Amino acid sequence: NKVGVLGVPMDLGAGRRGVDMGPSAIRYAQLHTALRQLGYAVLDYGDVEVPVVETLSRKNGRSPGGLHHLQAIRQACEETVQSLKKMPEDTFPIVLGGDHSISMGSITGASRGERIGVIWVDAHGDFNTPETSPSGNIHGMPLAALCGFGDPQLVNIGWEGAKVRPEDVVLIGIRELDPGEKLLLREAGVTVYTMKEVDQLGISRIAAETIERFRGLPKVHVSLDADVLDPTVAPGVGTPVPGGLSYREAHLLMELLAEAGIVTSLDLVEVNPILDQENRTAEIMVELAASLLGKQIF
Ligand code: DIR
Ligand code: MN
Ligand code: MN
Ligand code: MN
Repeated sequence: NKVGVLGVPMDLGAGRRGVDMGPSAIRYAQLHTALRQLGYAVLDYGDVEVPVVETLSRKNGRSPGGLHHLQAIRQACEETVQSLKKMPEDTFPIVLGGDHSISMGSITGASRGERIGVIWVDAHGDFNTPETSPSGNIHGMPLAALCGFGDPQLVNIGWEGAKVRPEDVVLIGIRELDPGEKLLLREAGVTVYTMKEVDQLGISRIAAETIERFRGLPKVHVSLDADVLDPTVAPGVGTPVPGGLSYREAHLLMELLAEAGIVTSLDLVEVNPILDQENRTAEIMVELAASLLGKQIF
C-alpha cells in the first residue's frame, strides 16, 4: 500500500502562466495527509526540473506546424519517465502537474512498457497534432502523441513509437474539440464520452462501461484535468469551459473506479493557483485522488 508522489511544475505547454505552481498547491492542500489517513505509505520523490520560461528563447518561433517549447517539454517528460522508473513496482504513482503535456512522461513511465488503458478525464480531447492545433500549445496534444500521432519528438518520448492503443483510451467529460482533432479522434477509433453522454447515460453507466473495457489490462491510468469539472466547482484552471462535471459526478466516477480496483496510476493536472479561489481547485483534486484511492463515505 504505497503511493509515490512526483511533481512536474510545467507551464510551457499551456497558453497561460501559473500551472507550474500546481504541484505546490496540491501538496499544500494536504494530499499526503489525505492518503496517509487511508492507510497508504506516501513517499514524495520531489519535482522534475522544468526550465523557467523566461530563460527560454521566445516561443521557439511558432510557424504553421510549429510547437511552443518543444525541446524543454520533451526533456522534462524524459526526466519524468526516468523518475517513475525509480519507484518500486508495488508503488502507485501520482504525478502532479503542471499542464497536461506532462502526461506524455507520466503515462509512458507508469506503463513500464506494458499495455496500459487510459481514462482521460478532461473538458478537452488533447488529441491535436501540429497540423490540427490552432494554438501550437503542446498541452492540447499529449494524448495524440501517446497514441503515435504528431511530432516524432513527442511520440518517441521514453522509447520509440506509440505507448497507448487508441482502443485502450476512454475520454470522459469532453465539451470542446478543435475541428481537426475531432476528425482524428474518429479516425483513430477512440471512445469519447462527451458531456452529452454524461447527461444522457449518467456517470455510473460510463464508469461501468469503462471498467468493463479495461478489466484484465495490466495497467490502467487515470489522467485527471481539473478543467473537466464545472468552472463553478473548480475555478482555478487556465481554459475553463462551461457545463462540466458536477462535484458529485466527479467523485462518483472516482468511487466506482476505486471499487473496481483496476487503476494503477494517476495524474492531477492543470491546477492554476493564480486563477483559483483560496486553493479550492487543488483541494478538490486532493479529494478526488482520495476517492480514487478508496476513500468511502460509509
Ligand atoms: C485547445 C485547448 N484544444 C488547444 N486545449 C486545452 O490549444 O489545443 N487542453 N486547453 O487542455
Ligand atoms: Mn487536458
Ligand atoms: Mn482540459
Ligand atoms: Mn488544458
